[in-house]
Amino acid sequence: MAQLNIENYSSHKSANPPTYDLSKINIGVIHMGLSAFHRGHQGLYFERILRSGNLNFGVVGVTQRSSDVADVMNTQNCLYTINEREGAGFAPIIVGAIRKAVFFPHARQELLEIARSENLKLITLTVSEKAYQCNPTRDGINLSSADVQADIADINSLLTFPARLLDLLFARFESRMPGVAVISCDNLPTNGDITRAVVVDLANKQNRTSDFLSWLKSEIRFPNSMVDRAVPAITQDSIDEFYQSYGYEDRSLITAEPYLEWVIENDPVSEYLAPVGARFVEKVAPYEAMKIRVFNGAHSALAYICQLAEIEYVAEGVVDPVIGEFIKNFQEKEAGKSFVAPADLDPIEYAKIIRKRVSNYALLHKSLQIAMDGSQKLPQRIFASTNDLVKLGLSTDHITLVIAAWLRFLEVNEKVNDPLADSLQNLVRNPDALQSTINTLSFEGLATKVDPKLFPQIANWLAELRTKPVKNVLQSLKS
Ligand code: CS2
Repeated sequence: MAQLNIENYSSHKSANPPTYDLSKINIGVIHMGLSAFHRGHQGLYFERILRSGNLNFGVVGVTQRSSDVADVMNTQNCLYTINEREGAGFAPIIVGAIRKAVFFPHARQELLEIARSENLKLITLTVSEKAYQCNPTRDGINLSSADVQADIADINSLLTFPARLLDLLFARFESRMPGVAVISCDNLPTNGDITRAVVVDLANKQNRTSDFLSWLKSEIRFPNSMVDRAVPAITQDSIDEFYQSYGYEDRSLITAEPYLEWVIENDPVSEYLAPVGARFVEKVAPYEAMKIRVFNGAHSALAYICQLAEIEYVAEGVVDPVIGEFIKNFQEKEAGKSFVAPADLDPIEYAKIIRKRVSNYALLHKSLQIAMDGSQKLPQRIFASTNDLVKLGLSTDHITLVIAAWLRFLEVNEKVNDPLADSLQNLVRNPDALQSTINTLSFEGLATKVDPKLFPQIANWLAELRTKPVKNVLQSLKS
C-alpha cells in the first residue's frame, strides 16, 4: 500500500493536496496535544491560512504522554487527510500545516528554540479536560529512556502541561520576544481564564521572578475560545475504506463532520484567523455555555443511554424514537433553559441542528468514546445546568435521569476509562440507590457538586435503571 508522504502527496489530486511550497513554511504555532480533534479542527484553519498565501503558520504538534501519534505522523512527513463525511459523501483535503510532530521530552530544546523565535504567534492547546487538574503522577509519563537522560533533571519537573507551557513561555520571556496568544481549545467554560490561572499559579509556586510574572500577566494573552466539530477516533476500517477510494494509505486519517466553528474572544490573532472563518467576539461565555450544555450535554446523555441500551454509535441513538424524543426534551425543556443564550442564537433551533449533526451516521462516533472521562466532563456539561435549573425553579426530570444513567454506567461496567473510575465505581456499587447516589456525587474529586436536594430524584432514577431496560425508563417519563 502506498502511504501518503512528501514524495507522492501532490499526485493525489482528487484528495485536494496543498499547492503551496511545503519547504517554505515557517513555524508560527506550537500546538500541545496532537489529538485527532486538533488535526481535524485547528489544523484546517491553519491550512486555510497557508493556502491563502501566508506561509508563516506552520504548526509544531507536541505529544505529551507518549510519542505514538508523532511517530505515526513522522512516517508520512506529518501530512494527513481530513475526510469530511456525511451520508455517502467524501470530501477530503490533504493538510500540510503540521510541519513537525514531536514528543515533548524528546524535543524540549527544539521547542524552546521555537518558543524564542520571532515568527511564533500562537500556542494552542487540546490537552483534554483532565489535564487542567494538573496531577503530575496521573498525567505524567515514565521517563526512563536513555535519550532523555541528559535532560532528566529538568524534565522531571516538567510532567504536566502547565509546567511545560510555563517552560516555553519562560524561554520566550528570556529572549525578549513579544508575547503571544495561548488559546485553549478544550471544551471547558472560560478555558482561557483557567489556563491563565493554572500557569500563573504554577509560576508563583515555583517562585518565579516578579519580572517574569508581570510579563506573563501583561504580554501573554489567554482569550477564551469555543470550538466545535465532531472528530471521532479513527478506525482501521475507515483507513482501509479510504484507501479503496483514493489509492493511498493515510495512517493519520481524520474523519470529521462538515461543520466547523471556532469562536474566540477578541485578540490580535484575528488578523490571521478571522479571514479563514474563526469568529471573534467580545464575550465567548454565552456561546460556550450553549455549546457545552446543549451539544456536549446531549452528547454525554446519549453516550450513557446508548451504552445502557447496547447501542454502539450515538447516531443510532439519536434517531431512535424513544431516545431521540428524550434528548429533544432534555435539550429544549432543561439544558437549553439553564443559561442565558447568546443574543443571536435560539436554543431550540440550535438544539435541532445539533440532533441533525449527531445523526450523521457516516462519522461512526462511538457512544463508548464519548462516555469516557465522565467525571471530567459532566461537571460542566450536566451538573452546572442541573444546579442552575434548581435555582431557576425549572424541571430537572430529564437531567437527573442523565446523571443516574452515568451512575448506572459506572456501576455495570467492569472497566471504565476515567481518571476517577476506581473511586467512583467503588462508591456507586452500593445496593441502596440513595446511598450510592449520595456517596458518588459527593466524591471530593468532582469539580462541581450536584445540589443535594436532587439526590432523591436521581436515586429514584437509578433504582429504576437497576431493574428496567433504559428505554422503558425513558418512556415512563414521557407518559
Ligand atoms: C464529544 C466531543 O467526545 C466528546 O466528549 O462530546 O468531542 C464533541 O464531539 C465535540 O465537542 C463537538 O464539537
